[in-house]
Amino acid sequence: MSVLREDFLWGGAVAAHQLEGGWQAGGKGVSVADIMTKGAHNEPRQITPGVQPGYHYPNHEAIDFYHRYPEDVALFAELGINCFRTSIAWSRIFPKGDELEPNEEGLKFYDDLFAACQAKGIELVITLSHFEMPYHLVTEYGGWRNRKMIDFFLRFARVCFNRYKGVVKYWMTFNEINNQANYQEDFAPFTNSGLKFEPGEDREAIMYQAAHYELVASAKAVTLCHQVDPDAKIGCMIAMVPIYPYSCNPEDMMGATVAMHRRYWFADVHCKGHYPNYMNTYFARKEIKLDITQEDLMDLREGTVDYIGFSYYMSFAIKGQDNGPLYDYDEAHDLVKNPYVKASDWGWQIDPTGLRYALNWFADRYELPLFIVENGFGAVDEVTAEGAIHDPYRIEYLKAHVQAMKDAVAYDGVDLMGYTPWGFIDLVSAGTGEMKKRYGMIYVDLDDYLQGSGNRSKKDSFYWYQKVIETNGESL
Ligand code: BGP
Repeated sequence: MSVLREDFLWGGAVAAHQLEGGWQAGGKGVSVADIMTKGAHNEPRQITPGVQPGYHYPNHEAIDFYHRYPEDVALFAELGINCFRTSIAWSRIFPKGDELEPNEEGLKFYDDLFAACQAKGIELVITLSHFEMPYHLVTEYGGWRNRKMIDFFLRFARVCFNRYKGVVKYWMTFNEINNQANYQEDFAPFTNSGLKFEPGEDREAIMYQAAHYELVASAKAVTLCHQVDPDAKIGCMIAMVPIYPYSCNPEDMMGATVAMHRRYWFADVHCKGHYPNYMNTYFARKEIKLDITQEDLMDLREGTVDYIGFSYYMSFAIKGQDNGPLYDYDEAHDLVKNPYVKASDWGWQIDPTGLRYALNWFADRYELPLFIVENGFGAVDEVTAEGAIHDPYRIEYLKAHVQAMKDAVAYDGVDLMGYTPWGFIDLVSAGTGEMKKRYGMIYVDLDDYLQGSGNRSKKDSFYWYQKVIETNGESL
């Protein structure tokens, strides 16, 4: 008997801009992701003003899922997944973002893709905004610093809900909405916000204002989704990186609490429908004055989510005692290396127990169903002379994380809906634009400059995951 529920959602996760390519196909407009260059190893990507000659923009072609999806969906079915998480590229549906009518050709692409999945019994888990928005909304309106974005987003959401009523059962509004907590970075890779900062601007205040508009838009989308399709479920999506105290020094413990507040208040608003006291106090202390109306507060209260989708890759640690008590948190400076865990080649600290901790943290706080919508190990793969890809490191990572999630269910009573490992087919990295940072169980023969045959093949982890799904998580 499996410890997981019988209807457990076993799947794989991707995002439109990281695999589709076809950046100008079917009337698609230019998105923020389309103007992001590839970064050097572990270096952030650059945002160029528009598409410039001489730069490499990996999202333009990506793995050409736009044209090759029938073959890929057949492979997904062979893998045995019963759900597929992807996103709808906003710029396919509203190429500039502020049109009144949607682009029919863009919708047609998703009609066909979703029908292909349904024909194989694969349920759809769809993110509305996954690090991709029409670039015109940035240049013309300043992205989410502008209240007008709420209406543009809702127009997009309404079209999607109406069109895919009865087809898409699980929705999410904004991918990793809380990654904006790191506002020291320019908008890559946190392109949900479309924020470009000018020198001398108060980045923090702008980030909080943008986040507020996004949260209102999300809440209104939740309400709308329930009206259009009462059978659909709609959740939020949080980047969960638990922040541990470096030691049992009380200042470290308190520092970790403050850091968790600053990173996860977004989940409070999504799930409880109001701003937590610790944030209201923070805004007052920092004299951050936000445009928040009574109507916004009502919208937030009404549009609380049905479930919590979250990504989990790693954990962080923080030292609070160095300069006295920690009241403020700056993600770019305050984190320290955890001596108890190893890290990937990209410095991501590998910590399966952190997943069990994260599940418990969400369950304790919100008592909502949970859905692990991203988890995985980015690594360089070698293809043998026979064309095989042996990836024991990936299997080891995934196995330990599935075990941790099973423990959270079996021992802690966590209500877990499903698990969709990230990038289960190799795709373009969001953070660096590389192909060589691979997460897939399905290999795609393309290098960092997207040279190669593009052929798909199965890694050892493909067969491992197939068995896991077949046995509902019993055979690891
Ligand atoms: C999450 C994003 C994904 C994704 C993943 C891996 O933050 O939701 O879009 O790509 O992380 O990150 P990367 O591609 O930078 O390795």
